[in-house]
Amino acid sequence: MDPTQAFLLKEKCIAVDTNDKAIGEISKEEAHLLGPNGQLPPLHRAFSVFVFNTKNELLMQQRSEHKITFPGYYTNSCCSHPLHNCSPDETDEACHVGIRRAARRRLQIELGIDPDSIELSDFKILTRIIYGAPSDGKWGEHEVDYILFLRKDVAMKPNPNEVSRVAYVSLPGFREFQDYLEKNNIPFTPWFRLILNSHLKGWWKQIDNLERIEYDPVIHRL
Ligand code: DMA
Ligand code: MN
Repeated sequence: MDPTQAFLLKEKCIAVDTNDKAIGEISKEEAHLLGPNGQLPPLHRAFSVFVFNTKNELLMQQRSEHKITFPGYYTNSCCSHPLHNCSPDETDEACHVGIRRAARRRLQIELGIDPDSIELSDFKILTRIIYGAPSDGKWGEHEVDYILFLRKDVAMKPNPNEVSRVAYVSLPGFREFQDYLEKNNIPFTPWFRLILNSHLKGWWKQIDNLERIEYDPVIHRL
């Protein structure tokens, strides 16, 4: 196992119930290990950021081969977990500030985006989804996942331990991108596929008027 990714298994994630009520802390390792009969791991809080440039192209990332879950899969711009014991506090639920802080922290770690170039209020929080999926026989995901949009031209320097490639893709060009990945046997992560097959294109079409979309408090089971 990659030593950097192995060390990150000690991170303290936020365990939640199916209503996204925080119920304690859980290590990243424990939160991603399948049960003895392949049962999904304990539910925990997560976020998925979708970065768009001002040409309205979506930044996609291919996860590095070092990732413990879903290595080499293509996915949205940045995904991770808000943590316990972080300063500033990522468990703070007021105006979703904890999720916003975690998203800005991870955009720097994964993509090398300067946190000073992003205001917490730049993130548009759309809704939450709940889903679970195995990655291999040992690891998997089971999350309440906040969906965040960020429309901004950002300078980046992807971290090769986290990300192997990035690509900006337009909405009209998405089908061609998908065909290219299929031909090359590169899968999408399960959460990205679920969001793509449900809400993504509807939101993407409204990207110039994001302020008009209201936060949807329903937790969508995908
Ligand atoms: C976890 O992503 C979050 C979602 C929405 C799947 P991840 O495996 O990329 O987390 P991390 O980057 O912290 O390893
Ligand atoms: Mn997770």
